[in-house]
Amino acid sequence: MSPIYLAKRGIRGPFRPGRPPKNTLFRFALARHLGERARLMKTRLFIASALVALITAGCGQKDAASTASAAPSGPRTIEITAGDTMKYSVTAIDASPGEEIKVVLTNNGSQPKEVMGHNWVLLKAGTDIAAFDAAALMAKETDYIPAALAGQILAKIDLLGPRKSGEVDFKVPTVPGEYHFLCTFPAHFQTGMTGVLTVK
Ligand SMILES: [Cu+2]
Repeated sequence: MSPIYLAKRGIRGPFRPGRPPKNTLFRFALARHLGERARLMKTRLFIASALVALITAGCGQKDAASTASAAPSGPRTIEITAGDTMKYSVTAIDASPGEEIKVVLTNNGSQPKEVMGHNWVLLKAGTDIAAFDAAALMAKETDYIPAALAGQILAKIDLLGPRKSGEVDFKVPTVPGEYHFLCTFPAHFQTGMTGVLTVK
């Protein structure tokens, strides 16, 4: 359209009055588009913040859990099992001088106590373990704990039958060294049912 034609029709400028000029329509479209984009961005931002909040909450819980498990809560527990194969599941325990320890022994075997009982006896440093075991063999009435040598015992869990558990809380010696433990049921020590608690 020539400017002369437009001037004849009383139209000023490139657009007819009373109707939004083309570029205004474009602006509306652009504004609407931008509005939608902004709404979309807002939604995305909301989802992102929600995700961040969730992740942060998850981390927070994990931190709380690890803090709880790290908090001191009584003696350190050492779980030992023994069954019909006459072996302790744990034969080496490392400990700090004077540390509080709880040993839990579980007999997960199936044979009767009279045939396959298990106990856990921790001896003082320097005790003759073979001599102690020999004396225990003669002490059936006291579940193979020789009364005469009771002074050589640091801690003990009494004889257990199948599917029975016993435990003992004790303070590890303050003197670094090796402290032997054994099962005093006849022949079990000789079969290898023994281990060492090392204080260092
Ligand atoms: Cu045993």
